[in-house]
Amino acid sequence: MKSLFWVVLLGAAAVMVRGGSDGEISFEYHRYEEMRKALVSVWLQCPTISRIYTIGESFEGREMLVLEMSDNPGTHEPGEPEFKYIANMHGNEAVGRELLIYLAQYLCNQYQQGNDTIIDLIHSTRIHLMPSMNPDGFEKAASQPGEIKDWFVGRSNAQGVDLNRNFPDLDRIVYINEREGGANNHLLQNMKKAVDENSKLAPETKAVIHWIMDIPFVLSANLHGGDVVANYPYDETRTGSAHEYSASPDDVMFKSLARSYSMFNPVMSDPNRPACRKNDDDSSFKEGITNGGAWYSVPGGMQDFNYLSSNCFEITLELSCDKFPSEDTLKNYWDQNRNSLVNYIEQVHRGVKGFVRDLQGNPVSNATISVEGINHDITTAKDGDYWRLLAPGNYKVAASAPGYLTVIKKVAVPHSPATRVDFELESMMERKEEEREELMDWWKMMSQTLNF
Ligand code: GEM
Ligand code: ZN
Repeated sequence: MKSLFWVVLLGAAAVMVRGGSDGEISFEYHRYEEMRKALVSVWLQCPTISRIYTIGESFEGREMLVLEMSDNPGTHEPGEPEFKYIANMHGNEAVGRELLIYLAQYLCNQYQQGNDTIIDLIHSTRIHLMPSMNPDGFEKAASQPGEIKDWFVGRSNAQGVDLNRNFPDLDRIVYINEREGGANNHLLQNMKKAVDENSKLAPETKAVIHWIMDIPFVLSANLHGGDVVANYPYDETRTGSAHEYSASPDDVMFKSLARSYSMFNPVMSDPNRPACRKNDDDSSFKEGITNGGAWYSVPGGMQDFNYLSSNCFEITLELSCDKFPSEDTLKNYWDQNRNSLVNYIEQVHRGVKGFVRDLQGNPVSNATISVEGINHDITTAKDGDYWRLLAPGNYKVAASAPGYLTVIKKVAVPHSPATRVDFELESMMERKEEEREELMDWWKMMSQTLNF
């Protein structure tokens, strides 16, 4: 009995030591089982700052794995923003998938080696990395023989659904609401049941929709391949035309977010970079960024769905001209993207953040945070905490909730870090009670003065 105990313990220790000495990243492709093992070894190497979980299963039953990195894995800490990277939603776009595996290994290694930037980032942010949203498509693409892969094989899920056309088309709704009045965000509210019952939604899409609804994500990027650019909302044009600049209410901030990625990627930001293919129209690309609609209209995409259904701002990163490049180029892609990947996570600490509470100090969840001049509202999370990404400037920010009096504050926002602004909301009941008491006091005073 005793010896078995030691065998188990030594076995576990050997795994830990091997994890620790495997500090170097190996720049290889990871098939499904290899990806799972790579994520598990990050977890074994950095168990206090990581966790593995799954958000559901693909059509063929593969797990949709997420590696979380945080100083408190598994819990939302009040006031700490949540960030996600999703890659490989097109199964044949392999670079992003590998970069997220390397990023997990890098964050764990750097944390252990005492890199202050990475330690601060992990202590102040809950980071979720999903290397593959379409594990079935990847297996199909990767199992083609030879180095050169077909441009389309494995793009869709195993049912033949293009996951980046499969999300509820909330752009159409918001474009109507812009004209006729109506909500400017959280457009899926009260439609959760309809999502679950909708047979057109792929299992991968449903799992991601639930994930977006359940966690108060603030910022995200969706990693693709086939071109080199940082693409920002809206993806779908207002008029339905094939190419048309389609600004969202947060156009200024989205440009800044996209630029924060492209500027650290020497290939993406190179003004003289030739188009990926001779006949490509990349005339909308400037400084390595593009508006989605200006490039080409995409209805039912994941990026705009994030923005219009939740508090999460998402951009789409195109990382390589080749969708499935040869293995010996993977280290190059890591070198080109490493600083961008880290810098983009840091953007989650911009704008205005804080808590909304009542006069007794209780959190007010689901309160609305609105910014004058920007027609896109954010809501508070369970603990009354909120994050409102904003470009530098002076703003009027309002917090409101049913049954409470609205509070408006003037805020100066620098580039970073986020300005802390808390709101205390007085309930209308309390205000009425106060007014009644004031009136009674007045009557008492009058009657004493007039002596009746
Ligand atoms: C794209 S998504 C990125 C571009 N978005 C717009 N609006 N042009 C897609 O899904 O077609 C490209 C890709 O597959 O990587
Ligand atoms: Zn893609």
